[in-house]
Amino acid sequence: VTGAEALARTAVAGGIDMVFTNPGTTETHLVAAFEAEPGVRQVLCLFEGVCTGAADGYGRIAGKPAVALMHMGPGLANGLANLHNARRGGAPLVAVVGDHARSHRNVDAPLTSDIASLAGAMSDWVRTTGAPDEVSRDMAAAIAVAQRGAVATLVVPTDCQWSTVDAPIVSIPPWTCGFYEHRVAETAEALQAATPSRAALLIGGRLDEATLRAADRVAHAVGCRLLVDRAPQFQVGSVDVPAPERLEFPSDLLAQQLAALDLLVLAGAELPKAFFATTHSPNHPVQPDTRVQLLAEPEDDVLGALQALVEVLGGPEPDPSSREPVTPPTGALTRESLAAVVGSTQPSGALVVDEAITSGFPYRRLLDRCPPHTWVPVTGGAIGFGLPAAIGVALAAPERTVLALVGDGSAMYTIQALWTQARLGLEVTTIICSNRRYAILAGEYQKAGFGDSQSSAAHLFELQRPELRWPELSASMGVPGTSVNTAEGLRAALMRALEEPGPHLIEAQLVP
Ligand SMILES: Cc1ncc(C[n+]2csc(CCOP(=O)(O)OP(=O)(O)O)c2C)c(N)n1
Ligand SMILES: [Mg+2]
Repeated sequence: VTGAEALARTAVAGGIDMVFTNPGTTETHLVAAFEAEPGVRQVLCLFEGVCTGAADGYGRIAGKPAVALMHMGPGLANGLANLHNARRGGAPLVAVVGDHARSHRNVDAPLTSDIASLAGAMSDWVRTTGAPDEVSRDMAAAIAVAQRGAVATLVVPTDCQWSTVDAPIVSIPPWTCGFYEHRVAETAEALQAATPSRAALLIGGRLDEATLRAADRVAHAVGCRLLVDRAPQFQVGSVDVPAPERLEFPSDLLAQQLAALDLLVLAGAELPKAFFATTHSPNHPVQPDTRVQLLAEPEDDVLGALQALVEVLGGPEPDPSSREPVTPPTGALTRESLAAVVGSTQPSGALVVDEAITSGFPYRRLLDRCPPHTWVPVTGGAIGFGLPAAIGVALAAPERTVLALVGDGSAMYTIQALWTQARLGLEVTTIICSNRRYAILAGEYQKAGFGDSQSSAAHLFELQRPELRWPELSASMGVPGTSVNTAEGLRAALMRALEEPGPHLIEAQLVP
């Protein structure tokens, strides 16, 4: 076999079945090798940020890595922002990047660059294959790293792809994780000793129903608060699934939220930190005298650790409680009515990708009153995630409907993801939250003391001149699009989109 074939076979042996790619000349052999593997699907994305965002979404929902296959330094550079999101969220992802043949490196040909340096900034692990016989071993190592919830980038020179290799294919078994018993015992002791109202359990990562219920039982057993990460990999929600208090986004509110804690237990979540520095709030919102107790790290078996903790703490199963479902509103389309329309119309089992930025605030408060769904937020703060991620989550769960709530500014970063959605006929409905501006930045600008939206820099935060014509933009890439400006209109358009097969786009024109 060639090195490229060895890489593709190693991928299959390691459980990989999806490749999101925008290839170039140095990936030709890899593309051919993946295509020859019946168990692998290659998906063409028209920008590398779509490849990496789709691979992030796929990895979160499939629970195993996809490959993002990109062209040399420039291709990887285009994909970095969403690679960053994947890394910050702990999503499993293998990036494969072709490079010049080893003999061609010193030629300093036009596409030559320091790929490993670029990759290092936004990967947990980087390797450049040194010889054809090392391709399979290196790919297996990349998969092993990625499976734990990490971004692994492998750079493969073309001569390592086209040369014949003798080394055997290395097979990586699926990752099985565990947890530390001693941390369970320490956590139980700490929780039992703490004043309940001054203790909290913070959860994050992959928040399926079992994990939320186990965490809720712990909180009930000792009477402590239950907190959840601002942006977990995903979080299941419905009227009867526990809905923990979410960490605040504004740095000052976050500090207030965590101020009165003697004990903070971490289960699959990182230590909370301020999103941005401000002049008046701490960078580290957890007080220095708060005891931080680690129950399980994100790559551990968080559910197993929580269940073990429930065993130790005992206590009855919390009474089943159910909240009022959202009801559909009428009238003007505000971000509140948008939230209520979506929350009352989304089908049971939907995957909801959330890059709605400021337009999503009310919807995020309604998640615990929506039909059963999985919420998939941006994890690393880099926009351009939503439309690509919708491709990945749709391919990871083809039987489920995908809704993508995306800010108009964010959508323009990776709008060409629509073309891939159309080509694959994915069941994705994108709702563009059209406030015709970068609302969050206009707000930050004002908060920083540079005046209101009438000030000189206002043109940098508005998207009206010229106006973005979403239905036309969408139709040009094969996705039927429509614009609505009332709550009733949005509900009708959403119901139509959900009935018809294939992807749709709805521009929700919000009142100014
Ligand atoms: C890759 C990247 N570039 C720039 C930013 C800065 N940024 C944060 S939000 C935002 C605008 C978001 O606009 P939109 O999606 O319309 O949401 P809105 O603020 O209107 O709610 C920008 C440019 C970022 N977070 N990531
Ligand atoms: Mg906007």
